[in-house]
Amino acid sequence: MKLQVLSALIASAFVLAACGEKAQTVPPAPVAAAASSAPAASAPQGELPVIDAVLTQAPDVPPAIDRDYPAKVVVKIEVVEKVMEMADGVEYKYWTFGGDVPGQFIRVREGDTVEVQFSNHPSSTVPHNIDFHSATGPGGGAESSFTAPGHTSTFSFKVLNPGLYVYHCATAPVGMHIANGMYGLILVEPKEGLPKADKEFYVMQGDFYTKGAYGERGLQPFDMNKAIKEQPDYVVFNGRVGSMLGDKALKAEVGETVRMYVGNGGPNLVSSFHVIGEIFDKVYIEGGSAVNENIQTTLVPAGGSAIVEFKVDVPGNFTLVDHSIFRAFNKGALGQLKVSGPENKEIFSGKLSDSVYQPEGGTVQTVPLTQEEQAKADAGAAKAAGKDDQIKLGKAVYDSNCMACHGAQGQGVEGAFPPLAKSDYLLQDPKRGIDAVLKGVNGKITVNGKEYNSVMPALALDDEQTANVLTYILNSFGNDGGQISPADVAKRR
Ligand code: HEC
Ligand SMILES: [Cu+2]
Repeated sequence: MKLQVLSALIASAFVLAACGEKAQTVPPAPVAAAASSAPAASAPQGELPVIDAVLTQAPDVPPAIDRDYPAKVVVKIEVVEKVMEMADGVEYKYWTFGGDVPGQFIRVREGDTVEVQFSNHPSSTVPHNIDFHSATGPGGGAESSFTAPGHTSTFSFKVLNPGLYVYHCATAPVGMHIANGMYGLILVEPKEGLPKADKEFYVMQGDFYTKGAYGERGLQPFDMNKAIKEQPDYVVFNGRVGSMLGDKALKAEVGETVRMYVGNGGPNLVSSFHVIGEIFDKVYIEGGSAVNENIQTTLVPAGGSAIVEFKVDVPGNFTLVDHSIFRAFNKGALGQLKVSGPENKEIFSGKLSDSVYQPEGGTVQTVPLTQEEQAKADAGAAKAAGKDDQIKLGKAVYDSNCMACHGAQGQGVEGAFPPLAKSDYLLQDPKRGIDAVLKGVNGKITVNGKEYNSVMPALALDDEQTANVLTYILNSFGNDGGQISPADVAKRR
């Protein structure tokens, strides 16, 4: 519902004349929201005790609420546009709530009234506002908080529903403000509070779109086209690559209960949040009241959240990832939880032994040999006596290593596996066959006038086997002969 209000707001922004006391502060496009006509009149909650919110930057979380009565909680937010590091040597001009990405964590109690004092720093280049997903009212406050550079707006809302909620900027172009880092989390504790956790952390994912590719150095401008295509260069936790790695890793002790307040600012991607080596004992699904148990990976929608809890039973490094795994290892969505304390070998043994593993073709012997057998074994596998012998032995190699893809008659599968029967590619230069088996084949190749652009894996065959299978192929499937020797293979290995 809020979204509809928001888009209506954006759509009408260009025809609506701003009115009310903010009229003179509202600059022209690209501004979206119109000023509220209602003056910040008499708030009805005059008798509530007034408390200044404790705000924290990620990964810290404000202390649990110890009140059992509602209050008016004053939240002061300052928007600052500033250049910070996205990765080593890579800079980006972030738009921030409170000077960091994500914005500060806000913690209130169900039934509280949140008074937001929203300031936009005079150095800002554009107006900003804030949409609280925890608010019930038009735009989640977007309209009421719309603020030009060098101004402060105040509005309040009552938190009716407990849960973990995203807040974000909703000034047009909304996607761009979010892509620049304008999001954060507000936790509305249920009246009865949350169960105690030993450690609490604030983790928020976001995707970023830069002119340069991942890791390209220098100050990187925002790339609108990549954002529209939803092809981020960076997918990160807490605003930058490495925000929770090395010295900055999260820390806990064996036996502690860890709770993570996980948000996803987006603007585009849904997160498959996972902690490698842990199982979430509890997940407050989508940050709401329903609790699921024993979860490996939980979805965190763009503009949504989840609360995950787990007890840490053994020491070690536990890695936080978006399990859409290229994002983790190639775009930055990696964090670390370092757990210290005594080992528990029953729960996790660690490596107990390391022995050589040799799949097919190895020399693993399980049955003791007689002298005669041993002598035979030492002499190695039977060597082909001549070309006919090679063809015979080669067929066996073919049937168990090549046939699955290239077919019993070497006919291949059009569009997927090229033929070995009368293959001009192979027959023009049979040494290509050696390379194919030893190194694999990938990239575009043309066989008998048809293009193939697929991958053949390298196969673990020895020189004998390779020579034999290729000799078999050259003398089968209607091909007109030829011979490859183990020495030919050895030369190209
Ligand atoms: C997993 C499937 C697979 C297996 C198994 C496989 N190949 Fe291939 N092979 C391919 C694919 C796919 C290509 C084409 C690669 C490309 O498009 O770049 C290819 C290409 C080739 C080529 C060059 C193209 C042609 O048709 O002349 C030769 C030669 C070849 N394979 C031989 C072999 C031999 C010999 C074996 C067994 C020892 C084997 N392949 C096993 C998938 C396979
Ligand atoms: Cu903004």
